Amino acid sequence: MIPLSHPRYRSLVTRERLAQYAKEGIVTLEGLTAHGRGEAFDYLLGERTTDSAIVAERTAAALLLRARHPVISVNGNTAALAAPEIAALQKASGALVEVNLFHRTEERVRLIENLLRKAGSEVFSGEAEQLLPLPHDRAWCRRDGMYAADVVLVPLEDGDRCGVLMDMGKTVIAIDLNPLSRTARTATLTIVDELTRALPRITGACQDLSAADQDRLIASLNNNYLLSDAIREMTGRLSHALDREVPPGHV
Ligand code: PTJ
Repeated sequence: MIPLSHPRYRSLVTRERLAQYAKEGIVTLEGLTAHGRGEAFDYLLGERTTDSAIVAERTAAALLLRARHPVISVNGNTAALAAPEIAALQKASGALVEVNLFHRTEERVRLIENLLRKAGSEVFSGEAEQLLPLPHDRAWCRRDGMYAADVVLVPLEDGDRCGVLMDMGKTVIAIDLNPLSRTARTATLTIVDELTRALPRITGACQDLSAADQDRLIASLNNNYLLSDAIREMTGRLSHALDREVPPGHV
């Protein structure tokens, strides 16, 4: 029997929840495969937050606090996994929360916005336009929201939007367990950590970073180092994987 506090028990509960949200149309079938990819990378990390991820999370807080117009971009998986954590981060950082989807329908936008509102976010909605130079539905955003943002937090997304946002002069913060994804490698700052572990740490840092801490973190930001360290953590664990006991049971 897996203890209730064990990460693997939590991951089973999370799978159930995502399956339910997929039935309701909040998460897509592609989103379920995205979750599986994340689980595999999290397994390689040891389902824990590394020291370099903690630095990345504190740096993310500094960037959000210093932003003129920060926006948290939310897709189906992010809303399903972490709606309350998004609301808490919005309160601590003052960022706008805006839905941006790859598999976009008006119905999904409405469902996801409702889920976020129920969890306590003030969602920035209204007329979306195809404003980003992208050949797919992530192009749709709001002129006074993501389009005007100087800092955009992009959780759980692999693709070309990050590069486009960077080309528009924005600072992009990614949360992605895969340090090799396009988004992870293109972003200004990548947090290689699981979404529901990362968000509360960013929120906590928004509440306690001094101005001097913020300056220091932003000045020493080195994304290549953060990605390399995540890869070092994964390969280090893999090379000693057989030294450890078999983890407690699968159900
Ligand atoms: O809701 P939509 O329509 O916008 O669809 C969202 C998709 C599924 C298109 C979007 O999430 C996506 O781009 O999926 P990908 O291409 O699989 O990329 C998701 C990335 O997030 C992968 O690199 C995963 O490793 C990573 N990931 C998955 N789950 C987590 C995660 N990173 C952090 N925490 C997680 N829980």
